[in-house]
Amino acid sequence: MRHIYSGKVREIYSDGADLLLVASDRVSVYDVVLPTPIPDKGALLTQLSVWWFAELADVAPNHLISATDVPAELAGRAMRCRRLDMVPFECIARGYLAGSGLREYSATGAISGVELPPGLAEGSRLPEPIFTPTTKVSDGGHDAPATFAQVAAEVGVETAESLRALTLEVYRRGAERAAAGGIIVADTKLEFGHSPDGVLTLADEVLTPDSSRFWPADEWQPGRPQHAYDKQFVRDWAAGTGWDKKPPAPELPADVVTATRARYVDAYEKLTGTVWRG
Ligand code: Q0Z
Repeated sequence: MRHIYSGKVREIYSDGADLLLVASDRVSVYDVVLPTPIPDKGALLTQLSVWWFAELADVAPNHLISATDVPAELAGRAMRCRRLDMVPFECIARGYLAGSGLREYSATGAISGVELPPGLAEGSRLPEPIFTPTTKVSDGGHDAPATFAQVAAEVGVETAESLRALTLEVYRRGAERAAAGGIIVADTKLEFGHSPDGVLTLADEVLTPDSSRFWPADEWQPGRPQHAYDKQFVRDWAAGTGWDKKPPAPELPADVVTATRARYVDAYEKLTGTVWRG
């Protein structure tokens, strides 16, 4: 096993021809990783992705080889995956207005070249889900919006059309399932790659709270920032401390850790319809 990449809360290792994607218990807020882990977060998000890969197998082939054939010390929080030739865009589907999409809409009336009607507010539901890809910026910078034409120019129009169709179908299926459990999926970020035989393949993690915006449906109210399903207790606590949102972040109190872990468990159980048994 060779360590090849560290993200804020995840790692990638290579193992022969395969990759191991490993999720940690680390949590970030305002782009800063907290010193206090959330027990089981890495396993909860890994098992949620594993569940989604099976659930979405009829939509797109995926990179998962095994979530059990992994080193014992990573059990539960690692996925053995096929190494793909990655598409150099993040494939984002949005059903609601938030984050960078809201900022771009406010400035231009469009997101990644997709025109939207006037008068939408923060948190508004969009008339229909839209495909808003971004370019990947490797050196820690923020991703930049890309138009469909820019994606097509880089990967070809046929692949670009497939990326858009697959991204929107994954979003529709995810949002529908989540809605039944009282969770709004505001948006989600997917990554795709080509297998050695040229098949467009769903990669990375899928429809987790780290790759998507999950909102409690019963608290949704357009016109203000929405409550995050997973991290709202962390955000509320952070606001109360007077922390300036710059590293290093303070340690989380035990009650915030417990409440946050419970939200990850709750999201897992509501989405999969199964009980979490860590
Ligand atoms: C995914 C990422 C993570 C940090 C590369 N099957 C694949 N083949 C080739 N490359 C990737 C994959 Cl999934 C790949 N990322 C995103 C994942 C930590 C960044 F666990 N980067």
